[in-house]
Amino acid sequence: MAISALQKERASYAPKLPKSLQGAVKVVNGAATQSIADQAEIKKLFPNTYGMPLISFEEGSTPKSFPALNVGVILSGGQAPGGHNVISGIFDGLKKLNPANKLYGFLGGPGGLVDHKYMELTASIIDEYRNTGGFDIIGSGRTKLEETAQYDKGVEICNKLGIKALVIIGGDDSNTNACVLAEYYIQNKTGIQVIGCPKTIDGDLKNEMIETSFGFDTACKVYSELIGNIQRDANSAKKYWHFIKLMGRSASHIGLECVLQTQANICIISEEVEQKKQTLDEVVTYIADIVAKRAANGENFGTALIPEGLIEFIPSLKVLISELNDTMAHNEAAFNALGSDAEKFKFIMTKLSKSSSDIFGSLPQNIQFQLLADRDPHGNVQVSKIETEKMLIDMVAEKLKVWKKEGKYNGKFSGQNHFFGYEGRCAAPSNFDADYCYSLGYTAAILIAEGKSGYMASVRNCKSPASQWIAGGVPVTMMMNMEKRHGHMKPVIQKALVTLDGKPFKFFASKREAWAIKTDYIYPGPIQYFGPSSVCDQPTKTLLLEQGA
Ligand code: FBP
Repeated sequence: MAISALQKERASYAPKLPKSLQGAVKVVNGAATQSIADQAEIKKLFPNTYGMPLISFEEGSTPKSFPALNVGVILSGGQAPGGHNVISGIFDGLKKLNPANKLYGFLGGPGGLVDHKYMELTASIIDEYRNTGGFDIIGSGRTKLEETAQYDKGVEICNKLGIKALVIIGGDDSNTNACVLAEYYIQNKTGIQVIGCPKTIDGDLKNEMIETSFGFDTACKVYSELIGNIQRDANSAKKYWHFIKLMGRSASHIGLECVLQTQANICIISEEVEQKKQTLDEVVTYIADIVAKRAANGENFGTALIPEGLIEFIPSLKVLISELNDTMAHNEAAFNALGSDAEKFKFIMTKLSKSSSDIFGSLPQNIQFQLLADRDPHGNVQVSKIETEKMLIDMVAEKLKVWKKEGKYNGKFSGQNHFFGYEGRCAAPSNFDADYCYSLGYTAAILIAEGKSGYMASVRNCKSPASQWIAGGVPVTMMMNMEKRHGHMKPVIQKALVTLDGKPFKFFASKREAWAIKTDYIYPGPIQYFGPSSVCDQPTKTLLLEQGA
């Protein structure tokens, strides 16, 4: 396989491990835990995995010996930089514990476990993928492990391969399901342990014990580089407003981190829009107002960051989308039998409430059709396919026309649209993600050797150098609460949205007026893999602000 010069050099990068993982490891059991809410219900649903203690690793003096065991690993959901390093961390951790240990990868995500598609991950395969981006070593998928029949298929293949533990690398939903699986496997005395690892570029799987999900660091650095480049172009040509939609299915962490890194003129935070119950027109007016103020200073250019999930946070559009989802689900056959988008639009309009049909009718036609497009496997709109950034450009342009007629605006507005998402999901992991992921994988291997199940690998104190990171395990039930999902109350890991009283948002809020009007851009440049630690090993601004560094 041909590889780039960078890949070649990067293959020999030795990820940094916390001190506690560098030699013999001592396992320290902490206090018993409880779920963040709904303790009685969650305890009842997870009789075996509820209340387990926090675990931390310390430097030990005597290496322990462990019997050989086989482990299976699964990548679940969207790609995130560093997945290959989690797997190499598991592999190296297992081999250090006992060279006879074996690692199997299930292919194409959780579906591989159910369909019995797998491969053994040998040293030569692992070496090809060290410090590379992507999930292509075994592939990923979005099949949900939710049915006992799927769990039983898992037992079949684990028994066949002698697998005693599974590591599920995924986001909040995949880790919730990993915990359900752990509980089921204990209840049914299968002897199979399940450990989770926190993955998602969206950054919304985090809490007191999980400081960040892997991939967020690299993805935000890639997007910030691109935003910085665009800002320099905008400031050179002085003729375009760039509207940049940034991934993040629901939370706006990516947008927030990118504005902190680049000081873009505008960054909409969905969580704020929802809390202030803003209408689409209010969002448009906010943007147009900044465009007009900059124009008054002779600056007919700028950058606006738009979170991918915005439309689902504008209360009236949220109601509309939920009505659309329900109508399309309940009339699936009739809806799918309709030929053209125009027919589908007409059909839907007859089913919506008055307020939703008014809003739907007022949206640009391309957005109407995008809102009627295929749902994801859970019946939700695929927000990455809704061109919110284009819609906002059109709506801002319309508003400015009106303001021009009224004499309130006298500038030129020319919009360029961008969507950054897939560009960052498979980037070569930054040093932070390479180290963090490798440490997570290594931690998972030790948790397995110690016989733990229903835990998520955790690496904390990430604002400090890697040698001072604290590795261990957190019971997944500790992160859970009960939420309504598809009409039923379910135990789920609480999703971490941007909190408006959190330090990263507050810092942004204190600066945004100045950043909007002044041209005070930061150009972060590309991720650096070699060079001074102050450049190469910096975590995200979000993490530093949150951890009070
Ligand atoms: P995960 O939550 O599975 O990590 O995926 C996140 C994400 O990248 C979102 O930001 C985006 O909305 C979605 O995946 C896109 O999904 P797909 O890869 O199926 O197009």
